[in-house]
Amino acid sequence: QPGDAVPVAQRGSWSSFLKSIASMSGDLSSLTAPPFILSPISLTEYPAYWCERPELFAAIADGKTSEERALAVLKWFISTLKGQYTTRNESAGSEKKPLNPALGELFYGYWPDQDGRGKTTLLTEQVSHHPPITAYVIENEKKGLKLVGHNAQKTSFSTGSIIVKQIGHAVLTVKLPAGGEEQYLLTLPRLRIDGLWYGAPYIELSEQSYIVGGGFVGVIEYKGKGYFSGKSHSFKATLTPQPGRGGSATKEIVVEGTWHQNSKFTTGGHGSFHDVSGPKEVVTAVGAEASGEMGPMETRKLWELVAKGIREGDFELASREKTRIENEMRQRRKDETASGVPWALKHFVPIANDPVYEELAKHTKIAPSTEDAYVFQENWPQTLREKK
Ligand code: CLR
Repeated sequence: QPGDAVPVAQRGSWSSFLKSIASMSGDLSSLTAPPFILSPISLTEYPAYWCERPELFAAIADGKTSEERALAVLKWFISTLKGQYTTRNESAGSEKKPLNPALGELFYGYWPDQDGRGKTTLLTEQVSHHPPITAYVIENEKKGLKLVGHNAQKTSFSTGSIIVKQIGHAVLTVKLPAGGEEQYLLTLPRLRIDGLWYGAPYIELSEQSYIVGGGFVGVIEYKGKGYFSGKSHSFKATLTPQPGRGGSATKEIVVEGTWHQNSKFTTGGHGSFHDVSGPKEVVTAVGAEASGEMGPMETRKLWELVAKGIREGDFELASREKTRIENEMRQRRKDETASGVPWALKHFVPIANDPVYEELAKHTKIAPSTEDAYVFQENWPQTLREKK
């Protein structure tokens, strides 16, 4: 039945929400949605999904050849997908609508050093409000690993589903022990949000994403139920050597499986490839003020009462606070226009054409051939750099 999973009192509001999605395209972050579908977490926290298995991130640095490293990058990447795309279903019963971050919203956190893997730190800044764009950096200094990326979404509606095209990319830099470095370009899959009719949305991935670097082009193809394996969340990843571009490998490697469970080698290797049945490690949030407190633009401080309202079912509080924040931000933008002094980003500088993207996307099917990017200013807050 339509709206089966929707609380009876919110069914009308759910169907108007669906109608408004169907009739708009681009950015649905600002559409008003019924309370049951709201998440108390802002999109600025989502980059933490990249590192909930910090040992797999750290392991990239332990690869002795470019082939070992390329496989470690692929394994880490595939192992993040379960967290990125199923966490809300697992913890809240369905996909939810995240809080729409304010311009300049910040999130800082870390995963502790353990068994010599090094401390991993995370910094996120909302670099644009309209359209929403989130920039982030994740670094394991001890292991010489740094991931810098940004993401935005373009949404459309097709035969009852929301289609989300992810815009943006990430670059992983790996410092090599012998000197020099390797860089990997990562692109992102397309999302399809199904289950809307019932009020129980969930994500399936489709099309493909790429990992290019270390002398390999990695193509990850995503399929859902009814495609090549017939199972939800299926993928097939092919690593093809790119002669003359850093690597020395000559053979192709293929792994196949389900990204939320496990996979195995089907060409160029044997046995198990990845397995995410084990526990993940949620990030520890850190305030950036000298006192260790969170500043007014840090996401958990900014949205504190909205999140409390959503968590405790006090939607009057949530909506009053949300309106207050939105009005404050609107006023801030007006003041900036009046004074001619625009909002200054804290950690990133935008560039129009990312040379690393352009170089690595060459000779691949990655489109477009160039993208903008946000360059991290290396200004980690002191509170994150302590106790390395
Ligand atoms: C953000 C970047 C992360 C991966 C990720 C996971 C879930 C996506 C989210 C991204 C962007 C916003 C998103 C969300 C799922 C639902 C939500 C597309 C890509 C939209 C805005 C809300 C739709 C509302 C329905 C739940 C009704 O690395």
